[in-house]
Amino acid sequence: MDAAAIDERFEVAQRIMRQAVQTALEYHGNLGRLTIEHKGPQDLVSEADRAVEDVIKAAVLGSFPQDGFVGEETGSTESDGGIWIVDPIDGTQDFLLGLPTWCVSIAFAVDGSLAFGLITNPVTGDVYAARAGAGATWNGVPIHAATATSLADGVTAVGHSRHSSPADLAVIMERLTSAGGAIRSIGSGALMIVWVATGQCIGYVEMYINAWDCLAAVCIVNEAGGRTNDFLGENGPAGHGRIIAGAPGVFDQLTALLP
Ligand code: LIP
Repeated sequence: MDAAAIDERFEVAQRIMRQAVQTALEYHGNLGRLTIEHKGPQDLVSEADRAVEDVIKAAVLGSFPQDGFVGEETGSTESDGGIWIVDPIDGTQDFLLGLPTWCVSIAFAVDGSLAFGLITNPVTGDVYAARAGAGATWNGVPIHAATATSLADGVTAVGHSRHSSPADLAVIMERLTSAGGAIRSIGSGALMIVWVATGQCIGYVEMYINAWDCLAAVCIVNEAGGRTNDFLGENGPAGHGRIIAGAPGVFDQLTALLP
């Protein structure tokens, strides 16, 4: 796929994102009326997640029927060309609690590389975007990862879900606090990873995260001059695995936090 075809998709993704955000906000304003299902302990899905994914999927495949699509709620369709990787609502639990810490995440990959990433927090209106090779922006302004050289230099966000063990989380917390680090955590891995791109956090680690939760943010971090593990290469567009994202000066220290 040539650069012009990717640019076209990046443009369309921004339009689709605006539609998705509008749909998500309509549901967020009527939480009492939502039907909620449990996918597992502490793992929720609501009609809002499905409706937002339907909006995105219909628009993507309506414009680019030959593209592949991986969505958290509707599974995946493969393609030899590019593939869209979408989380309609990352931070579903926070969304359902009425918290402002959730987002819509759209990534696009071609030939095993991330081509762009787009994340919007509908509540705050913050838009984070990156096109491979063209840098990363927050509300249109270029962003850069922090210049930290020690975990004691800033705040590290830590993700955890029912898929990773309490013992592993305890090891990470112990190592991080022993190194003088400060810890933050919310329900959206995508937002916490993107805070590495803005320099607000110096790192993010999680033992188990899904590709749709993190790939847009991974693209944004790398374009902001941060470092991540090669999540797409290690796990594919529909897989799961550990994620490490950080300011370049602390990336190795972040990696050493994980058991
Ligand atoms: C969530 C992630 C979170 C991770 C959870 C879950 P969801 O996404 O953002 O970081 O720990 O396992 O995947 O389910 O809210 O889209």
